[in-house]
Amino acid sequence: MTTDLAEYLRVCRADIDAALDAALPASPACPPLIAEAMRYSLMAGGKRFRPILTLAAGDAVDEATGQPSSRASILPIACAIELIHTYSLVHDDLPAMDDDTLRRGRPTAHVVYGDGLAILSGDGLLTEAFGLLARPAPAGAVPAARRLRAIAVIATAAGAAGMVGGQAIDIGAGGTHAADRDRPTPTLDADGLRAMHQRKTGALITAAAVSGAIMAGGDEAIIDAIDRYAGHLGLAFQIVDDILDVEGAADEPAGKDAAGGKPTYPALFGLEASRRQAAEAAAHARDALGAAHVTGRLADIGDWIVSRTH
Ligand code: GRG
Repeated sequence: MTTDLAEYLRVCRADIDAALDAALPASPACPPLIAEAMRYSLMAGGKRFRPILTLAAGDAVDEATGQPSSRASILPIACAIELIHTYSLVHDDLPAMDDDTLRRGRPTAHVVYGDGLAILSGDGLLTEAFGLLARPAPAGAVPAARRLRAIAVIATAAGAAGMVGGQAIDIGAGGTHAADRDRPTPTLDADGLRAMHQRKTGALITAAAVSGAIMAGGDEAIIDAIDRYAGHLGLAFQIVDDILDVEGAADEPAGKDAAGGKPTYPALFGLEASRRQAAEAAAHARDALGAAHVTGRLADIGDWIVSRTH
């Protein structure tokens, strides 16, 4: 990673972390225990990849339009995306789903707070996200129609047509608890695997980028280019995630997917072909930007995602 990109990511993360810290509900507005549980998972680190994508898409639109920075009005949208992402991780880690005990290098929320509070903390994070989306940013300059469009994009991506639907396919295809139901477990072929990931992880990644472009006032051509870019990027992200599960990510044990009999890219195609597919997806992402003359950090973010180690 170039020093330049590293510095860009560092500044984005600092902005996002400060805004998340300010956005979290606290006692006495809410009971201290739920505030603590929500903060525990949200402020445990994480790459902040999705909210960085939102900010970078906004920056790309700013460069294209020559407008002054739209960051203050886009930060709440970026934070909402990270709140939704964190809720999905908290719920995914529950014993009723993936039953994970470690996340972001720490014991998972249900290990620390119990299943009930972990479920509630996820519910709280999701609900807070839509509160954040609905409230005008302090900068206040973004027309309501733009914000409503971004909210609709994010809701569709997070809901049954997107992330929730993808998780349902995953459970049905051999995820936890599929086996204890009295029906056969379908296995996924390559197309089925891609379709599941497109919903489960790709949809929110795409919404992160597209909502940033919408909020910054991009025209339809740039929104469309960023949409196509993010579709390829989401695929690259997922393939790399599967590869890291085989090779061992910097912060997680290796082999959990294979041990759980989960369909993955390395299981279907092998490691070499999976690496090639990830690089191809990142190249397609870059091409989608190039074809529409979109400048800024988005292309470099694609390279970061493919070369990451966690
Ligand atoms: C519970 C509705 C519901 C959905 C869960 C996304 C998801 C759906 C579950 C996560 C399961 C998982 C580990 C999928 C692999 C891809 C992924 C989302 C990894 C975690 O995202 P990162 O790497 O995590 O961006 P950090 O911690 O860096 O934010």
